[in-house]
Amino acid sequence: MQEGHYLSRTKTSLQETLSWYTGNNRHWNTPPNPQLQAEVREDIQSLKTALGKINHNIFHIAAFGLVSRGKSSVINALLGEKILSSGPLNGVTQWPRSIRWTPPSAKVQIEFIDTPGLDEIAGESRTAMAESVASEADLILFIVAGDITRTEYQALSKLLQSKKPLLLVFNKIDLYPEIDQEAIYQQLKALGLHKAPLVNPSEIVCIAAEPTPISVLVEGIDGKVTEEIETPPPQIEALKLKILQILNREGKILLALNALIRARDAQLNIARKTLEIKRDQAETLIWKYARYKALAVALNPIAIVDVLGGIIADLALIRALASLYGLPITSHRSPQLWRKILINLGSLSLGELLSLGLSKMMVGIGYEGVTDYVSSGLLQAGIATYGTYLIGKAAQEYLELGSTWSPSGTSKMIEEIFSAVSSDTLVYRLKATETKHKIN
Ligand SMILES: Nc1nc2c(ncn2[C@@H]2O[C@H](COP(=O)(O)OP(=O)(O)OP(=O)(O)O)[C@@H](O)[C@H]2O)c(=O)[nH]1
Ligand SMILES: [Mg+2]
Repeated sequence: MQEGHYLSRTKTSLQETLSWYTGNNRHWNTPPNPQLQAEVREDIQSLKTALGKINHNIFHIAAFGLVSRGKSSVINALLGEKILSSGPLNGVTQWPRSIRWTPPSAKVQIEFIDTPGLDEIAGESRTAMAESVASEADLILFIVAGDITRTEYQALSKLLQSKKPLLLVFNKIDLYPEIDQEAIYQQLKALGLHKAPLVNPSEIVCIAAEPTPISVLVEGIDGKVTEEIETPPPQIEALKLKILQILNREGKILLALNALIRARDAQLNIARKTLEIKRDQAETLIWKYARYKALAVALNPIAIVDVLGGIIADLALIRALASLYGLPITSHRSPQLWRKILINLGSLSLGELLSLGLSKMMVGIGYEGVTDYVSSGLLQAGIATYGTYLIGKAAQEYLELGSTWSPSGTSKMIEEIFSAVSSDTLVYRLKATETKHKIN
């Protein structure tokens, strides 16, 4: 897989997306609606951040875990310097903090984000902090030490929902020399009961970031034995290697993917808010076109012409809705919509056949002429109106989801990346979470 190629295409895709919403030739929100602009401010900012991350080529690694598991110590050990405060008291780290690191053999720069213990800060602000840091992260280190508790397990599964690749780091291995990847994997399996294990054994790393000083007996030249306190060096190589391996193998793809997922989520928010704010205008449009179509169908005595009139009204409705929302998709790019139109046409023709049958029946029992014509016309008009209403709804749904599915759109790029990755990568593990944004 050509990582650089995806990164540069992601950049283009994000630039195009951003300029759709903010560029000089603005396509969306014209004429400007201040309420809408205010509501999407955060989402537009999120798009800008996603693009900024790609431009700067910075890979974010966030350390999460409960208090005192050694989050700060792990980052210090990776940096090879004690930059962050660490200590035996719970809650040494109170706020997230970032530190830049340029690893010797990696192709990208790294920014570590240290966080307070997940059990340290209170409910709502904890969720907000965790979500905001996790959304920034390209890789999460979830740090445990000793037996994994139920709270830890829950925090871990919550973090995995943020669709970020994650390494489970077992710290303080000096205190638990008997533990290994397999034992931790079995613990997770037992905690998850019947559910699939949260991580693979290959995503578990055992380290000792700041081993406890130990007393050693030293024999002097005079033969006297004295007790000395010695601090063993950190055992961090396994984690360093794993991170560098991930960075070199799939760092750029992870960067691209995370930026795209972030941008796609922002775009879906913008689409949803646009639809919400313009709902009344859209309803008016739909009913206006439903009336046109009903008239065209009901008043037209020639079957094929009324069907054509119906198609034209539906197409005009889709165009009108697309331009009302101004989202980055136009009607000619949407095969799904065409399918809906065909189904709708099918029901219209069925309606015609039925009403024809009905009129024949009426002739049979003595009703003739005008009544017969009017009743079949009304039936057809009713079906046509309902059809337009359905098409209008389908178009709204499609325009909302479809805003990310243009040829270089964020969803299209995500799909492309997922279809190209090999099954032994961290990216591949995220693939399973990526089905619900598809358009049916
Ligand atoms: N034995 C042992 N102790 C460690 C190891 N790593 C960290 N510690 C100790 O664990 C304690 C907590 O370390 P911190 O790095 O402050 O942990 P933290 O998760 O950042 O803690 P908070 O910021 O309070 O949430 C400190 O006393 C460290 O010296 C290790 O590998 N072995
Ligand atoms: Mg800390």
